[in-house]
Amino acid sequence: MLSICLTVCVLASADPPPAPVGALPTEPQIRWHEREFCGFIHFTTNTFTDKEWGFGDETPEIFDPTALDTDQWARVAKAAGMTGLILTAKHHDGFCLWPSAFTEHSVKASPWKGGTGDVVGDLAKSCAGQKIGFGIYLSPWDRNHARYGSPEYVAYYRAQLQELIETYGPVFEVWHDGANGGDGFYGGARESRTIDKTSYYGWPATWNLVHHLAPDAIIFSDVGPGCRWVGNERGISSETSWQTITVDGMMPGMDVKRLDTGDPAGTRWIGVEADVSIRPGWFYHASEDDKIKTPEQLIEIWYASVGRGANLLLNIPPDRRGLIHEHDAASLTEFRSILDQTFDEDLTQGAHISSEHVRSAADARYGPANLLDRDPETYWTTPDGITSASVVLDLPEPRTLDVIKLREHIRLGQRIESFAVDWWDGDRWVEFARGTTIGPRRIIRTERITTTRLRLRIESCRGDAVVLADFSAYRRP
Ligand code: FUL
Repeated sequence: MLSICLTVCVLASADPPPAPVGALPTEPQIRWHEREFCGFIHFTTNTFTDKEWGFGDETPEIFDPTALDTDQWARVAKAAGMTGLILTAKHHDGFCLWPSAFTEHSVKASPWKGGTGDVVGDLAKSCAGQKIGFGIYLSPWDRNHARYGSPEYVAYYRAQLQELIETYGPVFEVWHDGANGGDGFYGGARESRTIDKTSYYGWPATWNLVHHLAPDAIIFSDVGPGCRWVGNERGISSETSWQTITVDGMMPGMDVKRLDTGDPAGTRWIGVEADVSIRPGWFYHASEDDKIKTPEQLIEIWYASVGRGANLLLNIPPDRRGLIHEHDAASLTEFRSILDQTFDEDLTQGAHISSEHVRSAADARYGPANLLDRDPETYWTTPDGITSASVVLDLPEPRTLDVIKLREHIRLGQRIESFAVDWWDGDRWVEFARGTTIGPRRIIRTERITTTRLRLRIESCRGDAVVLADFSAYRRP
């Protein structure tokens, strides 16, 4: 009793934490940012027709992988450092990779496993086996469905979402792409059908349904509500990137601007997701077996996405056997090895850290030592009114480094606008890294320096006080 009273009294008398700034992430969004890097799986009849967009008239007879093994997909993903896989349960051609109760146009009608197979169910189990997340892509545009364009199709789409989530959940992400190219098979009509992107799908009701069925799942679309498209299919986010954005009146598939940069005054927190394929196409084509992104290209993409606070969604399309091709797996292995060698050892370990500006010297919750624990839940913060401040690290011995990683405590909002890092050359401070936004993460490659001292300067930020969660340093192989 006494100890509770003491704690309460001490906390009550201590300085309160800084006030949050702007739109804030939800708990599921905070966890989603921690995922950093996930895999995308594009697989359907296109794999067998060599197309990128099936017309919708493909016969399920052609879907016949000879050695499909979703455990292999999940193993490759896990070994590459992916924390989840998102599968095209249905792409624009309308073929369903699970035995949906709502259509015959599915694996049920294929020769694969005599029509008893279920790719969605298999992959959900394989992901659970590797302890990585499982997510679904369900294309809103359906070039097979006879009723596409009418309200019945929207009901069908929602029924399938419900079926997928209830049968194969938990899902960590639900992916709604924004494509609609007009023409299609549409049950034999073979015509062009355009829909009103602002109203046809009734997105708010669909998102409510997903939210109700899977409250922890993050909903992806061009405009969120959980996470947003980065605005290109090259996996590149913007140097200056705000997780906050205003998307009022915007719907998926509309030409939404500034998806990559966001807006510091944005009314909603909608995290950035950068998607890209390891191959030129999203689906497997044998002609691209020698056009796989090299480990070095993947590293560039990783720094331009994960390194700028976005989540990276890297597509690894299975081949006609139903396996991730050896060339793709080899590139991923080497890519992972470069990252592991880089981030193996935090070179700020054992440093003594100090700052002239600490919110309350007596309160460990606010001290600069929190920057060195690699825990985004703890942070260094300044008194209100101090929006530029620095910390100095004294290292136990000279250390050689060329990567700086910073993280904000995003629970209190994204606030840093400008920062720089200096090294001590024996006589003076020399700037060797500079950037604008940080958000969930900022990782920058620098020239290679050897020093016993580092100084981080936060030059400006939103809100009343500087708040920063982590500062670490590494060396590339
Ligand atoms: C787009 C689709 O049209 C592509 O085929 C691919 O699925 C990509 C990830 O999304 O909207």
